[in-house]
Amino acid sequence: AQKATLLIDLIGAPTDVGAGSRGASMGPEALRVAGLREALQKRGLQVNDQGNLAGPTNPWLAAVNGYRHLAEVSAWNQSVHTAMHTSLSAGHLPILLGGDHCLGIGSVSAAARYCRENGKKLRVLWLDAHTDFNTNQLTPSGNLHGMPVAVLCGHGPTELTRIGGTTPAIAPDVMRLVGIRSVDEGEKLFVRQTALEVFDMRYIDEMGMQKTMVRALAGMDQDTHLHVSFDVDFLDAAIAPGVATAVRGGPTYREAQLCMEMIADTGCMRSLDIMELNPALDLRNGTAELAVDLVESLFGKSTLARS
Ligand code: EXY
Ligand code: MN
Ligand code: MN
Ligand code: MN
Repeated sequence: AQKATLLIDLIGAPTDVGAGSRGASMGPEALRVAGLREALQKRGLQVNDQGNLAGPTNPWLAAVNGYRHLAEVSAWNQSVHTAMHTSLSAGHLPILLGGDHCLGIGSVSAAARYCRENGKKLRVLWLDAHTDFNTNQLTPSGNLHGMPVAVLCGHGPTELTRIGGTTPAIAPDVMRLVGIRSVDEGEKLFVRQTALEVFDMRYIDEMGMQKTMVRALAGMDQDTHLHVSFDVDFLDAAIAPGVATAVRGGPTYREAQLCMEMIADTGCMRSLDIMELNPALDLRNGTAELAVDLVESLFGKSTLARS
């Protein structure tokens, strides 16, 4: 019933300024070419494609003080934050088309601010091969797409940690990370110290995706705003080549689809990021098409439920 009235805003953020390879800046257009809007409309949703946000170009410079392109990452996240918060405040469901995953800072902080202002509880599902929990001290690369979860939890430069209006933007206990299989050495220790709730591939292999998602989604109710941050490198490298940081041993198509269907069943998802798609590395836009297919499942497409 809720979805008949839902208005979806598509918000493109064409940048790779937080990444270690160029190309995620083409992600928004690849998702459009793959038919994202039409797929959502087919599900009975109203879709408003707002086009792309503007921001600084990628200067492609070395890290300074452990951060690459901090000023540019900050500018892009400010504008993502504003666009996502404006959409949420209008009662719409924003979908951020990335862009690299550093933009999760602007996006999740917008969801958190919206929840604060409207008395909602926040839950964040971070679907990713990586924990994205580096700091400038821990990072092996200086790339800010490896740091958004840490920044959201208050660990990072003030230009980024204060974007949501409060620091930290979120408490670590609202986060659930699923699909994890690549964590840097220093990052590992910090993840453990912070007691982040991580469902890594070992957990998924042993328990299965069904039990994993029951756990990751536990404790939500009708007052919960669920934000899903879908890093396309969550998917197994063999089915999703169109990402810069592909890691083998990820969820299969069937596991990913079950994950999305179980999220849809909650009826709680109110904002979504589709991140890290890199058309320069993709094959005939197949990874973009796969992402669109999985987003259809996120919005309730399943075998026998009403189409
Ligand atoms: N952990 C590595 C780093 O910090 O450089 C790789 C991070 C990749 C982050 C990707 C997109 O989720
Ligand atoms: Mn409206
Ligand atoms: Mn990521
Ligand atoms: Mn990743």
